[in-house]
Amino acid sequence: GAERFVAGTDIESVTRTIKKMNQQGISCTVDNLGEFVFHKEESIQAKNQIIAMLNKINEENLDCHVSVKLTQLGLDIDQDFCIENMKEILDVAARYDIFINIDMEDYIHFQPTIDVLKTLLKDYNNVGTVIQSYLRCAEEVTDELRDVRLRIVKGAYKESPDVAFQSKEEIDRNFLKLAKKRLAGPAFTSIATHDHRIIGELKKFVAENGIPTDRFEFQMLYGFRQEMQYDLAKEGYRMTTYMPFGHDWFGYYMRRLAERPQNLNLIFKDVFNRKS
Ligand code: FMN
Repeated sequence: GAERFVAGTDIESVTRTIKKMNQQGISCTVDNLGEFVFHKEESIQAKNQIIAMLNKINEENLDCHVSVKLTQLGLDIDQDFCIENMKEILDVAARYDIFINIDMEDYIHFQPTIDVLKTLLKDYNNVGTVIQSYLRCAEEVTDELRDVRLRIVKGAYKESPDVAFQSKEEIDRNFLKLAKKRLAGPAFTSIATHDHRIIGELKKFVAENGIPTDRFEFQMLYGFRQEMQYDLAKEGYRMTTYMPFGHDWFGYYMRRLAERPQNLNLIFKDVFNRKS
């Protein structure tokens, strides 16, 4: 039944971990990871669990926002249904002043995701999305969404050379170009990478250009380069940890983390590329 998905031990245990991170000066973004969704009922359960998490964030006064995936909320089933689910989530989040990030999935879902976001932006300002620097169209979309809060990532899916850069060099160069453009622009930016070369260059860029540290944050996956996360927070940068939860995902994640660090690559696959 639906109870299984809502406010179970999973939310309790992820809450304890968020509190620990908050005590270290690190903010969190939680991602409700469910199964692949084929039926409306499953999307409704996912939506309910996200709302339960929002209630928890508010009750416990956690420094935490929420990341969602639109395919989990019914994007492949019916776009209007997906928008309705998002509106319910955004209504609750807006009441608590919590930001909702729409994660970017594979290229098939790119335009539908942007379309849903633009619809939502007519009524909400507590929503944003992710730009993947491997996409050839990334700069155009970044310009279009100049006033919207965005996360910059490299991109986690295998995409065709028609739509995506394939070489690390091009992807990294585009990442830096987009991140710098955002940092010089008006809206808040999340720089989500574990790449210390990119982080180092952007630290230099913000220092040289006098960009205030409240205009951006670094984001990394929970358990990944933990020392660098603490160090960045101690140096006075905003640091946010990305944490999966939901449907026993948290337990699964923690077990994999405990087993061996190499599993982090598998975790990445699970979080961002569940179909492979
Ligand atoms: N990849 C995506 O394709 N879509 C996302 O929404 C997305 N969100 C991410 C959020 C965080 C906090 C991090 C750390 C990564 C995210 N990624 C996402 C994965 C990156 O695209 C990339 O595969 C991963 O970070 C490995 O590259 P790195 O060496 O730059 O860290």
